[in-house]
Amino acid sequence: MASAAPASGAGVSGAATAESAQPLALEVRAAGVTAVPPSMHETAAYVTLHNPGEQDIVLVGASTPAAEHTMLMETVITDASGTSMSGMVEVQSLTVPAGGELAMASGGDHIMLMGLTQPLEEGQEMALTLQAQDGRTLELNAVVERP
Ligand SMILES: [Cu+2]
Repeated sequence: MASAAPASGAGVSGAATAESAQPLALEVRAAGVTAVPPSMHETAAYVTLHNPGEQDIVLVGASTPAAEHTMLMETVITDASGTSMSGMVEVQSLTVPAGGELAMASGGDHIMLMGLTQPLEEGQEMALTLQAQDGRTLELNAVVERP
């Protein structure tokens, strides 16, 4: 592991000067947020994205007016002395593979929303902005759903 290995797809193309102003070329197939009672201040958002392009798109963050902080997370299964347990870990990025899909789901990849600034009631829409490694963003609306 001496030299920096070329990360999959990232940073290979020339600097995207004009491109950075363009929105991410991702198709939103589904976007949901889990409704929580007003006493809870954390929830999770699940987005399914299709990448029609020929390069992987690496998401590095998300933001919403509905929460003070967000984290990209994965669910991992750990096997501790014969007992498998699932837990969540924060990750630096989530990748939408070229020509493929990133399907977030309960028990899988998700976006954690912490410090909710407003109640999230079923049926309501929540604005969510995704940030890619190249600086481009994608704005979408996620529908608040019953857990
Ligand atoms: Cu989480």
